[in-house]
Amino acid sequence: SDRSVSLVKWIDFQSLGDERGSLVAVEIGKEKAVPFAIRRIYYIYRTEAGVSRGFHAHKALRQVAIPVAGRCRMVLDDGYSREDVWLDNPTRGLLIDSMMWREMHDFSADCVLLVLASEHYDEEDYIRDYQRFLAGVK
Ligand code: T46
Repeated sequence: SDRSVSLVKWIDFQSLGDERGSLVAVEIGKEKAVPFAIRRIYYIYRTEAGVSRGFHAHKALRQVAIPVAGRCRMVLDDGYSREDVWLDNPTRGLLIDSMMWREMHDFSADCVLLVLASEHYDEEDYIRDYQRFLAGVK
């Protein structure tokens, strides 16, 4: 794989706003849309000030994270490099591939992070130990 390619892969949704306000539609299976069948949806909200979340990777799960309100900072790490990105645009989702370490920091009080997931919840799919994650990618 080409390690100079950015870990940060955005999915830009069409904003269907008009004078009444904004609307985004998420469609599956179209070009430039969510690249997997969605089996689960969850959202993270009312995160307490100063709290960080994540600190794990997934063996198989792929996800798209959309900050439908507020902002947070996402750290992605593929075991070779680390990138830091603000999620602050509700028309833009971040594709988080499998075998990618992720951390979430600096949640705004109003942040609602919507996550579209390719699989049902499975604790067996989590790698919660960073050294074990590194051993898995190298
Ligand atoms: C991820 C990041 C971005 C469930 O029972 N079902 C679920 O679908 C989820 C997502 C979680 N849970 C349980 C497991 C824990 O007891 O809810 C509790 C909190 O989950 P966790 O500590 O894994 O939350 P985060 O914010 O650290 O991670 C979550 C996702 O779990 C993870 O897949 O990529 O958001």
